[in-house]
Amino acid sequence: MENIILEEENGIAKICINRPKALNALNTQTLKELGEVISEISERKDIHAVIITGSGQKSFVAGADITEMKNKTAIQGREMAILAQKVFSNIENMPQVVIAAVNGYALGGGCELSMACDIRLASSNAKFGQPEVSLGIIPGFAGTQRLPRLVGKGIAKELIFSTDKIDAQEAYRIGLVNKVYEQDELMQQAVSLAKKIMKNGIYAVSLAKSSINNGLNMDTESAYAFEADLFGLCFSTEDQTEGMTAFVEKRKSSFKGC
Ligand code: DAK
Repeated sequence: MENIILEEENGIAKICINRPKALNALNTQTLKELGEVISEISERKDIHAVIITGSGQKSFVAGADITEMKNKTAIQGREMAILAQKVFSNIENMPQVVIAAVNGYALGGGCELSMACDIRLASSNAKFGQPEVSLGIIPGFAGTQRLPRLVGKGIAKELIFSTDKIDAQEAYRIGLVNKVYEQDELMQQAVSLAKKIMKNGIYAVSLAKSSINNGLNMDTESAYAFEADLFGLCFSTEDQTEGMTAFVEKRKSSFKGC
């Protein structure tokens, strides 16, 4: 791959967007490669958590590649949107937990990429923003949908309409990021969170993710029914037997992820 570095370690896949010359901006090639890596990892039973980050110390992803996008026709714009929507939805719906380690600028499509992840950890130098309307477009990788769901309608509208860039502390205050760390600690903290999550029944974590993601798109009654179905499904797993038996036997559980 030209623009993606994939590393694997103890059941954790680290995906690094690697176009430092353009502050890791997403061009079509990078989106395609990201899509391929995501599809491959989604199928892997030996990978239980994914961390997405950007290369270097300045930028997570500085948005879609403006130089490439500038001369697109309407049809090409539509093709790019279809590709990106598919990649971002696939990230959101991966069976594994996905952590964004936001190590610098997360602007436009970069902020949207982080929002497609389950959890966002940011370095103290990170900057978030949706500058699209300053370019004469609107956020098109579901930023108008995911941002208000994370921070509320009023703050999302202010950020999108004003194009203000906010720092990591402000992103933390409004609930856009879960935690803020110094840059040199960020990856280690992301790995440590992934490991903490992986100590639990990983199949249950995956079902909880599905229940949250899908339930939020349903009416309340349907969401409760969906949760009840997934709750029931847990009782078909060895992890449920092990987790409850370990509690009763006053010992630590030893999950197998099945
Ligand atoms: N695209 C292409 N190149 C970029 C880039 C980007 N988004 N961001 C930075 N670069 C390049 C710069 O052009 C520069 O390249 P050279 O001139 O060295 O060749 C290099 O990265 C370093 O950038 P700067 O020299 O500008 O660095 P500074 O530290 O001065 O500034 C900055 C950093 C991040 C504040 C600045 O680079 C900046 O404002 N970048 C643009 C940020 C931005 O507006 N991002 C949002 C892009 S719009 C779609 C759906 C969604 C989208 C698109 C399509 N469809 C439905 C089809 C999404 C749109 C967006 O994300």
